[in-house]
Amino acid sequence: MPKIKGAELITEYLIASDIPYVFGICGHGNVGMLDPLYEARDKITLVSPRHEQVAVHMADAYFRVKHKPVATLTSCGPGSCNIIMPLACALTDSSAVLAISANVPTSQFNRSPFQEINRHFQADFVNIVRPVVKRSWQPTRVDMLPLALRQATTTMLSGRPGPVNIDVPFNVFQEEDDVEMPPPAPPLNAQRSGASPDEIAAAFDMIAKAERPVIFIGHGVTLSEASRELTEFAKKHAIPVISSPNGMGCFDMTDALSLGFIGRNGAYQANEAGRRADVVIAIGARFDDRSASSWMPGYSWNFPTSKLIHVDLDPAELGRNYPPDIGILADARTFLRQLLAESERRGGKGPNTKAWLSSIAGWKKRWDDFTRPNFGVHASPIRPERIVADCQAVLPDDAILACDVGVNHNWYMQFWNARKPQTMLNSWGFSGMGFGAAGALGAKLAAPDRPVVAIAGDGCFTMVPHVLCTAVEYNIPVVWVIWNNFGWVSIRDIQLGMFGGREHGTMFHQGDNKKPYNPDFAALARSCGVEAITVTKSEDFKAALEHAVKANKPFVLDVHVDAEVRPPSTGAWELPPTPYKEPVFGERFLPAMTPAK
Ligand SMILES: Cc1ncc(C[n+]2csc(CCOP(=O)(O)OP(=O)(O)O)c2C)c(N)n1
Ligand SMILES: [Mg+2]
Repeated sequence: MPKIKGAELITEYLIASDIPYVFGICGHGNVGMLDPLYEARDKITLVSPRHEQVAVHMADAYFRVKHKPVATLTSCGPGSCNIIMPLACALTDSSAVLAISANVPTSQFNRSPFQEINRHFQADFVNIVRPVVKRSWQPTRVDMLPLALRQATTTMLSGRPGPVNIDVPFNVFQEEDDVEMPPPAPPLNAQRSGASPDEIAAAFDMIAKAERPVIFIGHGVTLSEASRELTEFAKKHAIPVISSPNGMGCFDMTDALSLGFIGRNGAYQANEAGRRADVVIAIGARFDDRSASSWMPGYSWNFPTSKLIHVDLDPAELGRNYPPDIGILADARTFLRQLLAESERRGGKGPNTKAWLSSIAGWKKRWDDFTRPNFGVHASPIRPERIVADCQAVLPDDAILACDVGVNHNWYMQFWNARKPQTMLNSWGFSGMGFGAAGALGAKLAAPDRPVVAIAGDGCFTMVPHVLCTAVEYNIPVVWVIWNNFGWVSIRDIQLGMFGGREHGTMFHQGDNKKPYNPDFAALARSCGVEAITVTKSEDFKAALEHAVKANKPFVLDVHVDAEVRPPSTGAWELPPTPYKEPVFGERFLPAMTPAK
């Protein structure tokens, strides 16, 4: 191969890997990379948002929608330090991002040049980024790039996907060498591990004998693209399905067998079923505190009284929180196909869940009777349920929701019915504020023909308001629903519940008389060139959303929501050592809160 510059090699490798975008922000450290990207601009598009955090959230969301990665590009020092939080979001939710960062020239290592971190080691970004990526590489010569590129892209997509970092010193972009172009990495799910025949037989035996089985799915099912197999198995044996946030949509949540989410902000029937189940089949799900009522027995789950079949391709997840009765290290889709084959082999005989489903139908009815009346209520400020219901009514099944963090998200966790995989994006593991508002841009680039709606609290949105500039500059028609309750209300509610009812630093105020304050979001949007509507009455929201989606341009809806209506608690959440109290700030749902024996 003729001599090639390091930055050209990276560019060509990205193109050969079918990576259509680089989301990145310039700096003196990476100008050498921008130049070949200019040359290749008809094959790979540079999108330059106004904050590095946004670039990585965009890449993360792009991957979640498309299951294909894109790259980010940041400069040395501060620009790259800005990507730590969104990389943590990607890592904790198993989302692949190729984060290319720049560093100072190798000849200046250890001399404390501009923007070098070197207190403990030269050009030390790799140690800054280390806890939030699957792995980091720092090739210090052009001839080290091919291996680093191949290993990094392979690592991010193999096994449990996640972000990786290649940290490139300034001179390595510029220098030339006659290196071979490495082959592109295998795509996501290129290798699928399965269970052993004995494990499948044992799992099926346990399921077939169950009287009260439930399936609990997580992001592993989404990533494995196992929706069809999951649906077939659940329906064939009439086993109800509980969905954790990033598994939502793999099983149609409007189906009678869908119980919704579990935990404090889950649905009543899911907690009732979870804690009473005799066999739980957890697939690609990890029993985090929020989906397990902080592991307090008898609220959401009841292990070891319930038997657990736990399937995951990451051994670290098997037994992390609950030791499984049968732990299976396997890809979700392969496991489900194996179970289906086993079921076939045994003549389709599975568990008899008739009585179980009738109990579940009773819990479902109770939940619906309790919650549904509020869905029809018109009010100003608007009741939260109304917004969820109207989004559900307006948006098509393949629309993508990019959710941000906060009490607004809790409402969607509890009441949103995702109908298709990869349509409900949540920053679940790390809950990084800005994920939804920024990620929506990446989601839209991944699915340009489908509506993409960000649901972002006023707090989250004001962390990344410059997403509006990026939407205009690159004409990315995202709709932002700003859930405006004039505060960090999720945290305010914890404060009120746990600390004697005093609010401090959790609402947005102006002046001594504590007048609620927020910018005029519609005016802010218009100043950026984005159309906007302020919605203060629930009667107006539906039409406004319809209009915004139809407009097919960047659009902000500033929606004033009642901060005093709280989601009902149906499970629990504990923050030790604060003594756990039965929910006091939710609209308490009676009388099922006592743990099942
Ligand atoms: C970057 C970041 N900072 C702080 C937090 C802690 N936090 C979680 S939710 C929340 C408030 C969110 O406020 P808003 O977006 O207005 O949503 P609301 O709860 O009011 O619906 C905060 C500060 C976080 N998760 N991420
Ligand atoms: Mg808020």
